Amino acid sequence: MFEDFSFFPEAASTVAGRVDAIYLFLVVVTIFFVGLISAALLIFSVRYRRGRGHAPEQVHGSIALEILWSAIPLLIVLFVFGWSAKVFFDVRTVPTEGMEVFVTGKQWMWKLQHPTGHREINSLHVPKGQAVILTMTSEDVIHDFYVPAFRVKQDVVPGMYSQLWFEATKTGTYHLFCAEYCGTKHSQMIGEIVVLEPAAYEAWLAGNPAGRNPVEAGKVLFENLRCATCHAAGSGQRGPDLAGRFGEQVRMRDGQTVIFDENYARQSILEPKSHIVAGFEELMPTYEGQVSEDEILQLIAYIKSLSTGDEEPK
Ligand code: HEC
Ligand SMILES: [Cu+2]
Repeated sequence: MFEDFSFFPEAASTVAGRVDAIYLFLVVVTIFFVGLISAALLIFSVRYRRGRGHAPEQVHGSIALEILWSAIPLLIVLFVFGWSAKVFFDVRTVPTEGMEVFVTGKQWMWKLQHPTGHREINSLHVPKGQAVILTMTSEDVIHDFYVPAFRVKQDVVPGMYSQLWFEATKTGTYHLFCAEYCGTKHSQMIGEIVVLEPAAYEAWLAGNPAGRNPVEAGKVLFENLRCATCHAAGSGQRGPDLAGRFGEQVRMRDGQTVIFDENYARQSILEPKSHIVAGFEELMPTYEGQVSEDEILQLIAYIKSLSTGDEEPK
């Protein structure tokens, strides 16, 4: 009956063991003190019972005792704080290299785009032993991408991008949950992460139809939406040259500087008036309502590729 019982969900990512170790430590410390206090309670109530017990001696405060039982919990708590902060930062710091997957949540499904152009709904195939970086947004309300076996969880918020990464260490199929109540069918907003050996992943890619990859799709959009009329390479254009800009600082007309990242690019496309680049006019029209979240991600993938050299600027 209990053969499948386990205190922890399956551990299938590089960080899972480290997260579990903290939990285990907390459980052990808690059990230890519960035991200690219960034992003291029992012993004292028998030893100092009324009647034939030892007569208790009255104690009116003890500085040494006060310091001791403040210092010990403080040290334990500080130790747990330092330890979990280290793990937290490692879990939250997205590596620079990895397979980039775009995630769009909506009531009530997960849409995923691979860098190869493969698209999936409510399932994501990934290779074992490789960092997978998710750039996520929502088309409607707040959702939350949660994979218990990887010990990772991140809110997916409309109007901005949040990132999450993991590296799977074991092949298998793992649950994907939405962990933020998002409406009537929230409980059905579930899916699976399928971890495959790298060769099996390649075979999976080969065996499934791929659309345009996000960079190519973004390039086509860039032409069709006429972005290129203002943002073609070379100086003297109406808009800034976008090549080689991703990750750099941008100087605004009001003197502010902003990092050219996914969120900045997104805002430039939807609310161009919110930031005006130094040396340029307020010419750019908003594309609000004309492009879907998936398309904005593709435009950004294309703009990004102009900086990483994945594709030569035109
Ligand atoms: C009518 C000309 C025009 C069109 C069309 C246009 N833009 Fe722009 N864009 C500009 C100008 C001018 C700026 C600089 C002023 C500003 O920040 O609004 C700019 C700024 C930007 C920035 C910020 C660049 C930086 O240097 O920091 C991005 C990103 C951007 N545009 C992307 C796009 C995309 C994607 C499209 C097509 C969907 C597009 N633009 C269409 C004129 C245009
Ligand atoms: Cu949801």
